[in-house]
Parts: sequence; structure tokens; C-alpha cells
Amino acid sequence: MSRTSYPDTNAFMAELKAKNPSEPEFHQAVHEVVMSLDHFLNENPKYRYAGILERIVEPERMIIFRVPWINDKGEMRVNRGFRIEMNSAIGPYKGGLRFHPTVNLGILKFLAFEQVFKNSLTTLPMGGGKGGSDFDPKGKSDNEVMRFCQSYMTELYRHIGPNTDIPAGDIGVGGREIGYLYGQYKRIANEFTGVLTGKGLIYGGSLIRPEATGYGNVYFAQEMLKTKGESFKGKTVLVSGSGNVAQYTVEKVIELGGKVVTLSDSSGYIYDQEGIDAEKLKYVMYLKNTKRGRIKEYADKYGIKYVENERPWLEKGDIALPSATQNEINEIEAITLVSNGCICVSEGANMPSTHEAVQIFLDKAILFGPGKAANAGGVAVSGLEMTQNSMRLSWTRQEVDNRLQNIMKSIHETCTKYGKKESGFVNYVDGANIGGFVKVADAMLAQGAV
Ligand code: NDP
Ligand code: 2IT
Repeated sequence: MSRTSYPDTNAFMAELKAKNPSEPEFHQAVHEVVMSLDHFLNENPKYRYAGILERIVEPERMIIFRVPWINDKGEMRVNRGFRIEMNSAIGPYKGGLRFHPTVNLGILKFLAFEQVFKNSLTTLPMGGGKGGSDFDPKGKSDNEVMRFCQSYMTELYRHIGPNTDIPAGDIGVGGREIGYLYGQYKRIANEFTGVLTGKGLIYGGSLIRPEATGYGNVYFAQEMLKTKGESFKGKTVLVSGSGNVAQYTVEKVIELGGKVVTLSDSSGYIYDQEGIDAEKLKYVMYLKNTKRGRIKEYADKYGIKYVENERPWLEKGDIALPSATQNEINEIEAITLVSNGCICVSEGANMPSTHEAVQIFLDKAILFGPGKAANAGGVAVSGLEMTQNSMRLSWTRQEVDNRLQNIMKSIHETCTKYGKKESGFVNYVDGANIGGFVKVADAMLAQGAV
């Protein structure tokens, strides 16, 4: 495929929006990438002539299906299931499943698109995908969640495989859900393989996978801080969310001598001036993973501040680690963070900062680690889980953690290589987008019209 002329960024975006209407998150994710790539593609026109941009925004395959299940009252319920197989240029499709009532095609396309660049940055051979459902696990019994997972996998199984597409967890999909999904896959396919990651340790999971996204984000932030002669020691840290990523973020920050003062969920946030210590973190894990309660209960238990329907970003902190969901930091919140002295924002969640918020962080030249680089530790250890499954052996905690640390350092180096400006400022957004793009684009060039 070749073309003699190609559209400018505005024309490209206009075409993308016309072709993919009502998908604002997907437009946002693509816009950021094409802005970062513009100059690079002018310098390297072979990618333009081969239509790489036009191809990379078009999923290789999108699967949408009905998920019927019966609730505990015996009533029929129907949800919509999705799997976006975005890009397999450098490896099988790889990426999480999200179960949340807000899930729709546009959100999963943005996540699958980001995943392609993120997975490339890890240095491991993984393509990009994402899936999920508008099913809401909140308030459902274990049996209802199991029946839903079994029905979801009954369709999904025919599209995935250990060398084809390997899903994992994301919002609303943790160890419990992966167990039910794996059990159903194994029954239908009659095979015991590493078709999912994030599995339990006793049936093929990897040590450190539950911790990996949170730990990895803290390692990435640590690398950024080092460039300024800074560290987590003695820093006040704002964290949002209280799920998988947030919990292990707090654990690692405590270990490095920082003080986390906030956590949140979709109902509000808590502010604990004394800091969340190991004991309190244990309670958060019980509250969220076993009791499946609300973060407000933490405030009630410890007699601290709880703010309903708000996010933690108007509080004072040196470092912010957003770890809940997309677009959870807006422009005003970004301005407030910076004017309150925040020197580093590192994204545990996927695209938690709006476009306007990102511009503030870049304009003010603070350390800003975009999700596709900063939270890549989760999928990186998923990649290591796949390796262990293929070799049919398990590495120690130390072995996996060392590899995770090295991968996060290497991602930081790649971002610096492609994102360093003449002034010396490192634009990690450009660095991650260009650094993630090159390997995938070169593989697509090598493979012809794919
Ligand atoms: P969990 O389901 O474990 O936790 C999600 C947390 O975010 C909960 O506290 C939840 O609150 C909150 N949350 C979810 N949706 C919203 C919303 N619309 N508004 C406000 N709060 C919300 O998910 P994870 O911790 O796994 O995921 C968190 C983020 O990290 C996501 O952006 C995910 O894509 C990203 N990520 C996850 C990885 C992983 O390995 N798990 C890897 C890389 C990125 P509530 O309980 O009220 O819903
Ligand atoms: O957004 C992500 O990188 C994830 N949810 C983890 C994906 C994975 O395959 O481990």
C-alpha cells in the first residue's frame, strides 16, 4: 500500500471522528498520539506512505456479542460483551477485560489502542487488545458473577487462545472473575494453557502479578523523580481509586518512605492526614476485596475526613498517582495540583488526565508519566506469566520483581530517548507515543499490507 499524499492532523482527525462517531475517549486517545507523532512522521515519511496511521487506528477485529445470564431471583438478564483485537503486529493480542456499567465500544477502543503502544514499550512480544462488558459486578452475589463469567466465556472462548489473544483483568475483573473465566475456558476447550493472565498462584498465576501495576507505576515515578534528584522519601502522595492498582501503589509508596493521604471510589474520597499505614492498608484490602464495601467505611472506622462525590485532587500533595479511571483529573484540578506544589503525576489508571489537564502538566514542565508508560508494569508481568506458563515453571517473587523493575527502567529510558527536547525537558507523552509506535510500525512495514 502506498499513497502519494496524506492528510494533515486535522483532516486525519476529522475523518476518524466521522468514521467512529460518538466515541470521544477513542478520539482523545488517538488525537494525543497523532499530535506526538506529527513531527516524527514528517522526518520518517516511509510510515506515512505505507498508511501506518490509517491502519493502526482501525482494529484488526471487533467482536460484539450477547451475554445472557440468570440472576439469583431466577430472572433473565442480558449484557453486551466485547473484545477488540486491535493489533497483532508484534505478538498475540493482549489486554484486560473491564466489567463496568459505563463500558461501551468507544471506551474499549481507546483502551485497546493505548494497549498497543503500552505493550510495545514493555519490550515483550505482545500485540494489543481489550474487552469487557457493561455488566456491573457491584452488589452481585458470587454465584451471579460466576454465571455471568461463564456465559461471557462461552462466546469469548472461540476467539481467544494462548497464541492468539490472552485477556486479563481490568476494572471490575480481579482474581475472582479470572478464576471463573478460566474454569469455563478450560471446560470448553479441554486444555490447560496460559490463555488468561492474572490467574491464581495455584493454577498457573505469577507471583507479583497482583502487585505489578501499582508497583510498576511507583518504580516509573521513582525513575522520573531521580532525574531531579528527588525520591518518595518524606513526600505526601495523593492516590485515587481503592482497587487493585491503588492498593499496591500505596503498599510500595509506604515501603519507599512516602505518606499516602487519599484514596477514593466512585462515591467519594477519604483524606487521612496521618497517612495510610500498613495496618490501615490491610483494612482497605479487606474492605474492597473481601467485604466489597465503600471507601467511606474507612473514614467512619478511623474518624477522618470523607468527601462525597468529589475527587482528591484539590488536596495538597507532592506527588499524584491517579489509579481509578479515565478522565478523572480535569483542567481545574490539574491547575490546583500544580499550584499546590505537586512535582510529579504518574498515571496508574489509563488516561486519567483529560487532554486539558495533560497540557497543564506539560506547560508547567512537571514530571508527567502517561499511563501507557507508567502503568505498563501490569501487562509486563502478564507477559512474564505467559512465559512461565509456556515453560511450565514458576519464578520466585524476587525474580519477577527484578524483571519488573528492569522493564520499568527500560520504558523510562525509551521515553527519554524519544521525548527529550532541546531544552532538556523530557516530554514523556511524546516519548511513550513515539517509542511505542516505532516497533509496531516497523513490524507492520515488514509484514506488508496487514
Ligand atoms: P479495580 O476494579 O480493582 O478498581 C477500580 C477503582 O476505581 C475502584 O476504587 C473504583 O471505585 C474506582 N472507579 C472505577 N470506575 C470509576 C469511575 N467511573 N469513577 C470513579 N471511580 C471509579 O480496577 P483496577 O485497580 O484494576 O483499575 C484501575 C485503573 O487502572 C483503570 O483505569 C485500569 O484500566 C487501570 N489499569 C489496570 C491494570 C491492572 O492490571 N489491573 C493495568 C493497567 C492499568 P468503585 O469501587 O466505586 O467502582
Ligand atoms: O490496562 C492494562 O494494561 C491492563 N488492564 C492489564 C492487561 C494485561 O493483559 O495484563
